[in-house]
Amino acid sequence: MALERTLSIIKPDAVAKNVIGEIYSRFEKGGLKVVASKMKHLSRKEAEGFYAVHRERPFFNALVEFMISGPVMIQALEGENAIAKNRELMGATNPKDAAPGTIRADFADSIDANAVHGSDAPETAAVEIAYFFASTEIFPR
Ligand code: IDP
Repeated sequence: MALERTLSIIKPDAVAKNVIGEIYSRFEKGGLKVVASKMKHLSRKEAEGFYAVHRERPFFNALVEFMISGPVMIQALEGENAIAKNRELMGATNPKDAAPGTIRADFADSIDANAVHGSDAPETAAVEIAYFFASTEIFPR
């Protein structure tokens, strides 16, 4: 077991549905601590930079438009195997494939509007956390 951090984003659809607290509760019940948090309305440049790895994908423009359509809630989560644990809590990218009881099964409407983001590996987690948080904004305990 490894103590890890991961970057989580509650996307505009879930913020609009007023389920920030429900999703935070799942993180906490799943053994993850919120160690940094901020609400933000991403600029186009920020969203494009965040999803730069998907730049060549056909859904890139739609993804950026969606991510800037309203405010998001951004958090760093810490816990044992936090990266895999968060992805387990999130469920599959397409909510149609997401296991019952996962965040996406319960709150996502489509593969585009799929409620949450979570880092997929330690390297991307470190880059993504640093994209949004200075070290002075992270509070491990
Ligand atoms: P993940 O968020 O589960 O890690 P990724 O493959 O990294 O999934 O894709 C990033 C985001 O891009 C997804 O969460 C989803 O919002 C969007 N996305 C991925 N694949 C598609 C697609 O085939 N059509 C539309 N949007 C997609």
